[in-house]
Amino acid sequence: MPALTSLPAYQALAAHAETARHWQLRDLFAQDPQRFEHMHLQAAGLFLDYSKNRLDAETLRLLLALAEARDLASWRNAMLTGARINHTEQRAVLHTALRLPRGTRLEVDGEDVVAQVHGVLEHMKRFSDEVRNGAWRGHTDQEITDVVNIGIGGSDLGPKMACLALRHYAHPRLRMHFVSNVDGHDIEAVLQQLNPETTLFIVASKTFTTAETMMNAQTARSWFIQQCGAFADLSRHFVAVSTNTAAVKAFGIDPANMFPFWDWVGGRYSLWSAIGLPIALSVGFAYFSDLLAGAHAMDHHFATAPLAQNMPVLLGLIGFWNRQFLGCSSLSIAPYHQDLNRFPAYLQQLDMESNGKRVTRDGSPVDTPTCPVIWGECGTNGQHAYFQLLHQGSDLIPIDFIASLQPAHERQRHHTALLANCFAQSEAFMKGKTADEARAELEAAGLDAAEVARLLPHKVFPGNRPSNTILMDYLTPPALGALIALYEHKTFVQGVLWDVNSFDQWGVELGKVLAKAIEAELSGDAHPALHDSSTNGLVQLAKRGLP
Ligand code: G6Q
Repeated sequence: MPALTSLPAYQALAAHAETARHWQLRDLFAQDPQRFEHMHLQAAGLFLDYSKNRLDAETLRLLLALAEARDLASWRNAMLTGARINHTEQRAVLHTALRLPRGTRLEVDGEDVVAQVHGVLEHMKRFSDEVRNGAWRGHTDQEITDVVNIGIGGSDLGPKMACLALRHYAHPRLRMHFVSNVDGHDIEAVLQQLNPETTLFIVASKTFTTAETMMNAQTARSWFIQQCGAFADLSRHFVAVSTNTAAVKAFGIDPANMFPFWDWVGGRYSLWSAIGLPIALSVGFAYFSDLLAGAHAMDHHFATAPLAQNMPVLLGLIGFWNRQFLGCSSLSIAPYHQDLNRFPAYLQQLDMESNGKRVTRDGSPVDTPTCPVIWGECGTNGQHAYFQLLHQGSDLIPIDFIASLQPAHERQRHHTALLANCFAQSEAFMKGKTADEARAELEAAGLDAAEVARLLPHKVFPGNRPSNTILMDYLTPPALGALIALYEHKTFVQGVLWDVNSFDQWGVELGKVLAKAIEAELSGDAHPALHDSSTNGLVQLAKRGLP
């Protein structure tokens, strides 16, 4: 694949950017009073307003031409039909198959994966129904009250984010807990709240070898046996989600209580698989199916809508424009919905683990910056913290605002205030406040000329900050499904433009082996190795304490 910057389509964009980067959003809105009408899109129950971005119809035309030069439609079709596009691991990338309706067919290596998927969904349905209706009981014949998911990374972030987002649909008897960190404070804080006789542990690990998860699972198992006595009783209290049957068995979990998935499901794309079992337990299988259906509706849109009216494609192209040509090195995610509190953390993994890459698919260096840093926090809280930097700091940071038009509560005053803040912020980021406007305000407040001059520079807001606003009616399971799938496909689109493999994660694999040597040194099982002086010093401090 030719280097990105060598493509005529890229060069045309770079030439266009020479003038476009000086445009002011205020002017763009003044020039086209219908800008909002021209720059919004609706799909799968989501509404995207992208009019507050520093681009025009020509910019979009050029971006779409680049997408075509990069063969985006063919890559998309290759992913959706099970080609092994994760070439460094020789794997297909088929999270979209996890949400295909029953009865559709998709063959990988001669096997219909949709039938396999629905086989596991059936098992998830049976099991979640039984736990929820009280038929599944602990070894002392009591109903389950607490579910603890033990997993990390992709085996934690998705289910945790979705259970919180859908907490209004949750079963009233089931408290959901998530333990991920190897830090014992994490599991300790959860165990303290539990009665072993009414607790169900889900050990969620694709490989079933991840050190943190295995240590937490062993701790949970010892805790359970200590309290309840018998190994045999584990079968009512421990289930596994994994691709590794042998390791699950060796751990002591009955394979009948194992929910499998497949190597073509990447960790950060796995909440739709059995990794979503905590979601099905919490909200029930019917709502879990609705979540899948919402994602499938977005998949269908992504697969069939023309690129110019394709929401994930546009979101990807706009982000690419901001990153490549406006120099934005980060993207802030601002959900104006408290239940989407974990969504920025979820997107951090999705986007940064997928496109945090510096070589192209053939191993040559990418000749432009790649994935921006993704971060964020719920509005309005963020407004009282870091929004200052977004408004008046020296970096240009685009923002994705996400909100539901209707709340899941009846405190309408709160919701009106929330939405007012969301829209007011995007307006302020776009317009800023000119020196003339700031001066007029200061003079109207009765300040004398010297005071006005002194304060004026501090009261000016440059504005011209790009943002997207994504709206839904209510934060329902299908809306959440569509929202997650939107960002999955946006990530894919950008990976194609940069020509990186969005589906491997060698940096994560490195972390899985790095700590082993030092752990052995710390626990005294190995002689201290000769590290650098800082690492040696820290190891000594951990063994002997602070001087
Ligand atoms: C996700 C990553 C990573 C993975 C965790 C847990 O795409 O590969 O976050 O999900 O390292 O791995 P296991 O599920 O194998 O324990």
